Amino acid sequence: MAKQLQYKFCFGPWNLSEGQDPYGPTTRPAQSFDWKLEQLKKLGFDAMMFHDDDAVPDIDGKSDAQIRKETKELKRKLDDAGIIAEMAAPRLWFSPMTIDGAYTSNDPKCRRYAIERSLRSIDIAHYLGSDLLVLWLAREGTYLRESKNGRRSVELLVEALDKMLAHSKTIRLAIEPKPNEPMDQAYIPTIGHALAIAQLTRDPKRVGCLIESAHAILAGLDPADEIDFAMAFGKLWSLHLNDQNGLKFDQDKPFGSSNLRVAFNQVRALERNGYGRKGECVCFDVHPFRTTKVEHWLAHLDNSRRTFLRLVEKSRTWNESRAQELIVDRNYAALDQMALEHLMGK
Ligand code: XUL
Ligand code: MN
Repeated sequence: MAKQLQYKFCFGPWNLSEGQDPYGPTTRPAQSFDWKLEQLKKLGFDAMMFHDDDAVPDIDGKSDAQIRKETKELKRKLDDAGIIAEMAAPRLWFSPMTIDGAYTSNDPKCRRYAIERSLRSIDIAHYLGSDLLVLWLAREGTYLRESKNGRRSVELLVEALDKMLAHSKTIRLAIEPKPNEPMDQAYIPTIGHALAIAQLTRDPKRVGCLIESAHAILAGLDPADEIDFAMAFGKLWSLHLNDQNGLKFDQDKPFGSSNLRVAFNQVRALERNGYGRKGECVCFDVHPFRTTKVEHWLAHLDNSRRTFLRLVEKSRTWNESRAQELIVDRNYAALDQMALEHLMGK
């Protein structure tokens, strides 16, 4: 059944980025949202993911009525293009109100702002026809541990999640863990943390997760194991495939670019668990290299999907019975070589 599965592919407007990094300005001119949507369509992707302010620019200055109007216009545009809105996500790391964190800020006014903005994002998700709110908890952590009380922070996170669950009976919250960057230490660094905190909320079955390959690697984990773990709970509701070369800044490289074997094992984990059967999308949270020229601006997305599909083929042609023989014989040296030769091909 999983073998017949056709995957649905997705990316966000931020994945057509302009090349700025902390040390230098953009290297490609800004493009409009309409241009990005056109490129997504041209590439044959199925869905787009949205931060709240990707959907409604300058959201903080706008009324609920205005947000509703703009989001409905966007939904019409997506419908006309035949593109699904996969999720909405509150961007809780830009505003002056989230300097010290959002839900775990030490300032109650800032915490209120973060929750209100999250509730607005839930409305946006619903207007866009999605029941998924993605929470990358960017600044929920510390630069120095003495600045916050870790136990209290867990309680504040649960309080915020509970308010979101109470705001909508149908919204599902997908926590996207990341162990560091921008913070030194984040409170929800792994899938285990995300699924554990779900249990403390008023409706654990509506709190799940999103795995990003690079974030798992930054936590020193194998993203394939994170996938298996989340899917054992039936809680992998979205996915940001990309790649990462070791423990350094978040690189968002094309899928498989640094470690093809780690990518292969992620695809195997998705295949064996039937990811996508309930309509989940394969999203690529990849960025063009800063050096990328305008004429090659879409390559990282197209390449990530090409690699993914080749690895689906590799996964479906993996000689499982031969692998089982080697496993029974505890001949892991041969199993290791079998994996390498399978990936290298004839
Ligand atoms: C940050 C990251 C974000 C989220 C969406 O590292 O991955 O793009 O995926 O908010
Ligand atoms: Mn991501």
